[in-house]
Amino acid sequence: PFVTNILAHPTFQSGACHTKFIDETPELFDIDTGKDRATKILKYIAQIQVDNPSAERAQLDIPRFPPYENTPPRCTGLKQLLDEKGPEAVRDWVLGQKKLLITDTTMRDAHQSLLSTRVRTRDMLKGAEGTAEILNDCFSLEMWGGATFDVAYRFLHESPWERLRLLREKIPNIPFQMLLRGANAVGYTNYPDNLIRAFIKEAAAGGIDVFRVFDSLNWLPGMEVAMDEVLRQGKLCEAAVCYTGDILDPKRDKYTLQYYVDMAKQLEQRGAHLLCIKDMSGLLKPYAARRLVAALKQEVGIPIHLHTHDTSGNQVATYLMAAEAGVDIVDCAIDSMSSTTSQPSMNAVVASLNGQERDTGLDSGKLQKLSDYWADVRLRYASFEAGIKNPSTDIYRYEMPGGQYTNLKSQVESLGLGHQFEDVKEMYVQVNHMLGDIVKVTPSSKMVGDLAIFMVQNGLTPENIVARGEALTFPDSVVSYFKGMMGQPAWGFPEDLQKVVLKGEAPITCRPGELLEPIDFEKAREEVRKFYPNADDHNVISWCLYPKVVEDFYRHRQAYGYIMRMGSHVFFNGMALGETNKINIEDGKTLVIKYVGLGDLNEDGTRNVHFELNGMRREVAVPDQN
Ligand code: 3PY
Ligand code: ZN
Repeated sequence: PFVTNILAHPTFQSGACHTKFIDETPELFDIDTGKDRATKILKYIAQIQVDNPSAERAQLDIPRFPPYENTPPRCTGLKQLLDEKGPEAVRDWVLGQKKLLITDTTMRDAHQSLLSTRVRTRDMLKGAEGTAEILNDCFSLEMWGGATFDVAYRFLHESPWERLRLLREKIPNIPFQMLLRGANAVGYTNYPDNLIRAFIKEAAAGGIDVFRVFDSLNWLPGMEVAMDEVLRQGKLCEAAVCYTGDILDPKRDKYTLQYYVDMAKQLEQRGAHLLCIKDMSGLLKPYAARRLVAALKQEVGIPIHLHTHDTSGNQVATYLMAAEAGVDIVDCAIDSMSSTTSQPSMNAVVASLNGQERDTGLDSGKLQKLSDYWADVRLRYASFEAGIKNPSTDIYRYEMPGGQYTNLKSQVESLGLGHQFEDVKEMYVQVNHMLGDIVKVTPSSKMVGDLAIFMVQNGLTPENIVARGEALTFPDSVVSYFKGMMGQPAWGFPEDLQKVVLKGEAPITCRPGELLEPIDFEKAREEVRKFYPNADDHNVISWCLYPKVVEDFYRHRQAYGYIMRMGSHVFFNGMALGETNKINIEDGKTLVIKYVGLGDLNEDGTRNVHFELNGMRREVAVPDQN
């Protein structure tokens, strides 16, 4: 069956495969008999039915994005300039543009900030041909990295490497961009240098063209290795300055205009092709943007790429001011996936510059079509909506990144502290003051959130924490921060609190990567092969980043099979009584499944669930925990 799978695969048949094809196509290893495979899929659906028997079932699959279906992929875009002429040519091309360039964040930050990062590869792929066509003139698509990497494995049971490969096949013309957390890669802790390098090498080979590298404390040594490796791979190195505070507020004397200009110059000196102003919490107000961008355009020679979140509702104005001051590229999300904690609306920015000096050149009518597609997708993810319905200028006080602002509530609720959510938010502000006003972005922002929750839980205040903290074990992220494992904050640690948290352990002041043992990849491969015999380089790297998550992912696949092609309405919500669905399990093979109902509870605690599979009655039994 393995050979048959290879021979039947369209990539193989088209002759377009290279030697890595077998390694990178895990579905080839799905060599169960057809019956086994169907049983696994039925078990997956059955478990959803049993776990939540009274859930509302959506009964709707997402329609394809019809106008562009079967359009042959176009291969003439900025991606081709990068591949043919290299990153410096792209940098110079950007500097030569009069138009305001756009990065579309819909497939990464937008859903990370609105829908708990849950959008599945299948739904991205259905709109991919349309995206390639309509956004051909964009600077890039941010579609990888940040939280999407671990969430893909953890909650969507799919491989982010496969997402990259499949999107690349359908969108060959637009540069792909990822968010890389410097020495924390796509995780929440520092990793050994050789793992950071291996990850970047594979991401570059897999199709990432623009690496946005940042450090969660704006600490340059934390960005060094990642930047160096991106440059080595011949890709675009976009180094980020994380923006916090307010440069126009004279009372905020730490994060001043000079602070940002100094950091930008250092990043340019270290070889960055592009400079990102990473306004992860949406704090850069319009007039501050004009001032900051104007200063940076004076002081650095590389293009400026502005990123923000529209939590306050002010950020289309911020982009217009930045455009007037000469910003080169801005991050937007398609209309129906934009605003509030997500990026500003692309459609709004395009419409407001139409006919003006910095006209983006994008077509509003076509953007509307793409927006309609995503509006439809978004409906299937309604249960992941954070429920933020309006802009909130309160964000200027909380200084919380977009993704965290939407996630903190569920984190607090899951700990049974829902009624104290307002207290936690207030504590977040106080913790920031207590730590000396630090940059807050993953993972430092998560640490501030964890500490705020911990203080509310334990009745601690900034006044009593040093005295009462002696007897308490602080959350891991807080210990890691005070130990120096997230890097060094610009104005140091509060020493009395550091002593209490570390309980006698000495903090480090060097780059954590200098102390961490390099990964022995051969040994790691042997470990992974214990549960996944065909593990390739991608699997091994992912396992080194997240051992438990990746092991669980393979165990899930063994139990339920390859479910990436199941419609999202079924994947998340199961099926309504009497509903019939076609479920594609591989190219050319589709199961017709009808849900017939729940059956009896068995003595072993399992419950029978009835289906019709391709017209024949089938019953599977799954554990019933209710
Ligand atoms: C991430 O690190 O995931 C972010 O989006 C930070 O802004
Ligand atoms: Zn962001």
